[in-house]
Amino acid sequence: MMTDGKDILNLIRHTKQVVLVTHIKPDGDALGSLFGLADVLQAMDKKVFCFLEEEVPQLYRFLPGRQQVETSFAAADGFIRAADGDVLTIALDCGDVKRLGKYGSQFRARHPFMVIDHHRGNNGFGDVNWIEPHRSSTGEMIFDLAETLDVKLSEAAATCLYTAIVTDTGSFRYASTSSHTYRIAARLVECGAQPGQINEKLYDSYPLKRLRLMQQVLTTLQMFAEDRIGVIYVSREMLEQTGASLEDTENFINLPRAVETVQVAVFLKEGKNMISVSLRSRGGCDVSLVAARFGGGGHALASGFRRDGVTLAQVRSQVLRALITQLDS
Ligand SMILES: [Mn+2]
Repeated sequence: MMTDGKDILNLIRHTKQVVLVTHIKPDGDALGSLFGLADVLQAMDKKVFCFLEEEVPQLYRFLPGRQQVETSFAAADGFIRAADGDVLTIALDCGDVKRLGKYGSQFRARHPFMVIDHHRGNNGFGDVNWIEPHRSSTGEMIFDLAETLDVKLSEAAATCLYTAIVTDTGSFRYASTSSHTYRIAARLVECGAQPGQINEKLYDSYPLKRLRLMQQVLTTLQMFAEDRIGVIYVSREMLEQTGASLEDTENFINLPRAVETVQVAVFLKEGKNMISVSLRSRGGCDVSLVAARFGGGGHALASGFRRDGVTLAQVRSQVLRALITQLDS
């Protein structure tokens, strides 16, 4: 699974053009790693193409470097062709080629293709792979990469990587937060990252419609299996009523997860002809195994999947059955 570190460094050092991609529904770690690494590579005089299938979510628009995002696959393809073979594609924070989105297999068909990630289920889908499941975040790995490449981090890169780490560690609360994570955070602050400002953008700058939506979503709370499973959902109707979007539901799942008896929190989101399901575990249950049964993926503590052509009630009873089996196994 793990390629020799020297191969990774050589490939990065000796390639002039780099395409960066990440997972769909990008979170703080995906975007922070993407823009942070882009900045590092640009400091090495490389041309970088940052591809996202969708626009940067509102919550992360404060990140420096997000202006360079391109959402056109044709533009990415043009960049790759113009590079005339001197181009490296790097997938960041993505545990599975399917999670790269609708152009994932086309990006994957380019060589060399590098994977930098910390998802435990990652089977090493790159030509070269740097996968460390014990890491708190991909952002943490990008910091170490910059250090090994001897690139001094700019304030912009430090802001992006700090955001990656603070979001993926739940503000330094999860068990994946190591002493190394804290040391990196300290170094990022020395490089100009401002924790107060970043945290205010991430956690204290919500639009009112988000609170209105939360108000409705919380009324859907149901408890199962002796209060070990907490389930909430958001319907299309709630989104229409509040004017909010699915983007505004970020972190809602932490509300049922924080109940003392809860071992697994479930958040069902009703989309157009599909239901997406997020699962969060407190540690007693590997929810990635449950997500995998439904064709999804993720970590032991955080995973998810999507189902087409089913109702919310159908998915809920299916996932509950699978979770209760998993909890009692
Ligand atoms: Mn991550």
